[in-house]
Amino acid sequence: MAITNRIENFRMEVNEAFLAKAEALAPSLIETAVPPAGAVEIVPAGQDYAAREVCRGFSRSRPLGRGDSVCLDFGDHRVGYISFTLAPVGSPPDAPAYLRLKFGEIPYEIAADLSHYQGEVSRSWLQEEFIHVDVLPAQVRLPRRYAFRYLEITVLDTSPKYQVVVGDVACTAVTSADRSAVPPLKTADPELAALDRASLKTMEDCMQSVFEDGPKRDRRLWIADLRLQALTNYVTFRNNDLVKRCLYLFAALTQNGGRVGACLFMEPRPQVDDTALFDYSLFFVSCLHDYYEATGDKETLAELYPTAKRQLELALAELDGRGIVSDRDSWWCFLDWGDGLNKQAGAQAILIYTLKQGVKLARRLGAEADATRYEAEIQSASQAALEQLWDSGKGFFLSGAGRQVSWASQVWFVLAGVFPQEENIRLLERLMEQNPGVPLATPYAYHYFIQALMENGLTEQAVAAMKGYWGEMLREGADTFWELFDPNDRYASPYGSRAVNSFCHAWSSTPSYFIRNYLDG
Ligand code: RAM
Repeated sequence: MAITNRIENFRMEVNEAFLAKAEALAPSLIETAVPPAGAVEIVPAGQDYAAREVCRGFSRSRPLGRGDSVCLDFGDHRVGYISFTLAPVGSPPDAPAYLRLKFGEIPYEIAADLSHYQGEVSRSWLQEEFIHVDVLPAQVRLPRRYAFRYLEITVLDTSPKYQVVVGDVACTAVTSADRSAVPPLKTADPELAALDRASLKTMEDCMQSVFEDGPKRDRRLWIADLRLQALTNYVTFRNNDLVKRCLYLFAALTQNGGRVGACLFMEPRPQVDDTALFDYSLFFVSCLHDYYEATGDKETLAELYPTAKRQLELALAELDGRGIVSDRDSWWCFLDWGDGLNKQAGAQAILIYTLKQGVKLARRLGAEADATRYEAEIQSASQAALEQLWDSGKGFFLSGAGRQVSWASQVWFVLAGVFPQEENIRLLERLMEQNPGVPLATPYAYHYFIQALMENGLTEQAVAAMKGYWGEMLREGADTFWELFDPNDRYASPYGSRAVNSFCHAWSSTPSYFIRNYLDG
């Protein structure tokens, strides 16, 4: 699937007052110096790779010449800046030192031969540098921020007359997350505690000047990712001002006609991307709804409600003559990365789901006319879904012209609540028993599956699914949770190459949200 979806005649609309509010809420970053925990060797392990300890602690390397390398382990996932010293041994250096530096969130990225990369997203995301150091001894500071646990330094060449010693390797880790704000966990269940720990680390490393999706790639503010980060934040780091900042940014920088874009860039200045996704625009309503529920901040609600209202209007304009969201050929709605996943049914359900949140927001503000209108729209969109998309014979919602069954469609219709609870429970049970159609692909989509189970009282199944899916990543050696995880295929990637997958991706950090909201009583 080509991941380009530019809106035509794209124009950014700027609300300067909102932008100023967002900028005033910019967090300061906390810096921590992290030395390497030791040196490792990356070795094959089954179909994958693992790090085997060579030594604990690391002060300097042995003299390294052409082809020699050292691989450092920073003990956990880190986001930050790297510096080290390079000292020559032997004759006076008669040629530059030429180094290759590889950063890996997981061992595979160190082991992979990246020169053959053929993925669909830019190879510039690969964390591999080739540098010349002309004058030795040298203090090397890399200007880029990296996301990694492992750093491999390879000497591509010095000269036959001298070698180099690598020393004083330091990482300055950065985050805007304050660990001391996280309430202690009560559970005695070690599996839940381990899931919570990795979720917190994932959140922490993605909390920078905004809630980034992943600190390796794409390093930006995507609104559906923000929604899950914000939900997790309310029960962990509790930096509600960071959520507020992101809400104001999305409202300040819209696309043609007031549409909230799918993602924002922060540099060189805040800017909305020209990608529009149906579900992502609607998640502005969800983000505002959740923010208000968590904070009771009515002033922000009042100021940002018109932006939320606009997203619902734009989405309602996409209904076809049957009252169903029009399907398209392009990448128009996200839902999940499932291969061939049709988005129409999921989009319809998300429209109903966010209209329901719109009713609540409108009522909080006394906007009764809006609330009544949304209620009528919920009624007709649900009716249309039951008539056009529900297949009572199969017992599933069907999506698109190909009448596709997918997990994502069922999950979203359960969350949209078009059926009473008993029917929802039967639908979820049927889904789990029959395992039909397109499966869920990402922890993002799994989140909503777990949410659907939790909301319908299927707590045991929810915990089992969470421990099964996220727990399996931990058993695979994850320090932080991954953007995409297919328990049956470690090399799965929506981008045609695992090397460019993100292995610290905030939309995967919701085990903490579930544990702390539903299981830690
Ligand atoms: C990818 C990223 C991001 C997500 C988008 C739709 O580029 O993983 O997190 O929101 O897809």
